[in-house]
Amino acid sequence: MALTVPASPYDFVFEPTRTALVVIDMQRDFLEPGGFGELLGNDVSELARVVAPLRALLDAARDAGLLVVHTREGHRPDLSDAPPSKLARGGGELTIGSHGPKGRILIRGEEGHDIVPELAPLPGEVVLDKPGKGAFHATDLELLLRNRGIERLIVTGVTTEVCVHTTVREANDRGYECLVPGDCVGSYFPEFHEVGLRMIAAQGGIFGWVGHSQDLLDVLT
Ligand code: C5J
Repeated sequence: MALTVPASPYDFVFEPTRTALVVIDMQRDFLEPGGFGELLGNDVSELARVVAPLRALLDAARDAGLLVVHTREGHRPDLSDAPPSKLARGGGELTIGSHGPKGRILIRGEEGHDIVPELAPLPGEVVLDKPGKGAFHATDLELLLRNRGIERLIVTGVTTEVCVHTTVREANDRGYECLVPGDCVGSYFPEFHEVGLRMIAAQGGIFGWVGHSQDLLDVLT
């Protein structure tokens, strides 16, 4: 049965069996005090506020039978899947692969690369390791979605203007309809978050819809 939620620029209609909840990069190194994000000087509390509403949405999506996809940004320990340009970016002492407080930064298997415990994937849920910002780049996400008949995505996680935006743009170009619940995505920069959301829904929904998790909870539970 199709469900309808209010959203910007207009209602978002979705069939739960043909919709996936995508949770982008809710990793310890981005969110937790003492992680890579904070070490770079970012205010991690801007991301922490996403956890509670996202947990409620995740629970509702699980109960309603939506496909749940968790992503993690990171690399192989030998960095062979990290473009030299990405490794060089920033120019600081701490970079991808350096030893940080939560293990090697953005390296698969390290503590900081893990998803925060509040949002830990359940056994059987898709966990997608991605080397880039977008969840479609160099992953089998499109194949997994196509095999399940997924047409719509509810995209959540961090950060609004980087990995969430890149993923929504990639999905939109591939023909997926995307809803972003604004309270379930976050940025270290409140102004980027706000403008990032406005950019998605501008011009009649140039690459998606923006809504609120409570409206999704109202129809899913
Ligand atoms: C960033 C992300 N910002 N998950 N990663 O580097 O948005």
